[in-house]
Amino acid sequence: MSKTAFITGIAGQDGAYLAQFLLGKGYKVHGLVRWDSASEPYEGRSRINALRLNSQNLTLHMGDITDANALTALIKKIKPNEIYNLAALSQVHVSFQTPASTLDINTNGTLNILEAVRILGLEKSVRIYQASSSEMFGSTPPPQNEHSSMMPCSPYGVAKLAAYHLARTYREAYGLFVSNGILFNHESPLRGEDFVTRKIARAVVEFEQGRTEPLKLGNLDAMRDWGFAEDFVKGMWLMLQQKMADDFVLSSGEAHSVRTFVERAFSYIGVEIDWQGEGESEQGIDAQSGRVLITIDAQLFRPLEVNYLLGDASKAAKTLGWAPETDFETLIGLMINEERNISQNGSGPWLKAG
Ligand code: F7E
Repeated sequence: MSKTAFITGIAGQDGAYLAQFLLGKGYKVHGLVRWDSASEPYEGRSRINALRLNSQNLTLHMGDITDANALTALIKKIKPNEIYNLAALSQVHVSFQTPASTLDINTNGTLNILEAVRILGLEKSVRIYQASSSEMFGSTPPPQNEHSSMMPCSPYGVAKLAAYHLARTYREAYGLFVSNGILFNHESPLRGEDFVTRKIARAVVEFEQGRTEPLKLGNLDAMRDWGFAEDFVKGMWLMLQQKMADDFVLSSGEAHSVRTFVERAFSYIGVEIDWQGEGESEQGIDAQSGRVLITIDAQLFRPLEVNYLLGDASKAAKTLGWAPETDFETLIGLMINEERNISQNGSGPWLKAG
């Protein structure tokens, strides 16, 4: 009999890739999508559409992770074998502007899932994946693994850390099968346009096509461990196929600065960046033409920054047999190529059919 999965946040980058992965494994997939009055219902379908996930095994439900009663009723109706809690306010910088709703969505939303499963008495029949984040490590020095201390530096990180502890508590107190995936940054052409990698990839292609206005960026020296989202969703699934629930770091194991990402992305289109000036006056110049391509916008700095994330995913490698398959250079290349396709045709050929 085929398994049933329920994905909150199915309209996001990870939700869309996970849905594609699970449909490929023969799952019936149910997804939670928020109402958006500003656009067609299920506006978030755009990523689902990009992946051409129009399988009859896919059902979308309108709802919201913060609506506990409706969520409980939905879980009762769907009777999932696996729940993937990916719904979140995921932009760290936005969480400084909307701290209360960040806690409501990222912490209370998680609590709503855990409570629903407990209240419905589904402890023994449902497995839960909780999307935890490397942002929980915050200022803890690299490399970070499951034993590193957690010192979050944003309302987002605090909210995710509280949700992580709720998951652990429900696992120990009530015997729920709930695993935390502590994922380091993971990117793709489906990444939202306000995350730095997608913002850079898009700008590089625009420059290739004649853009003249410089790209504004914030902190160029933050170090991040960037992997490919499609590799990471397989790790989420593997966590729920184990005998015991547990917590796992998933990461690429390589850290690069935002500056390096910029340099490699431009070098992909044959442009060498020459950095001139310092601090807010620093500029990235096209070494050949002298044209200004990058400027610094102080507004894009965060009130508090996570300086250095570098994951150690050796536990996931040993226990789950998981390893990232896409390296940094390949990731940049595929994001730029897809951006070219998107600018020409609206989407690209490498996005597989579901
Ligand atoms: O920033 C710097 C910025 O917004 C990366 C989320 O998925 O990963 C993600 O969080 C770095 C930061 O991602 C700009 O200051 C410079 O140091 O792409 P980001 P993030 O904050 O690391 C973790 C693991 C999550 O869980 C989150 O949900 O880039 N940066 N200039 C910039 N960042 C942005 N967004 N825009 C800039 O112009």
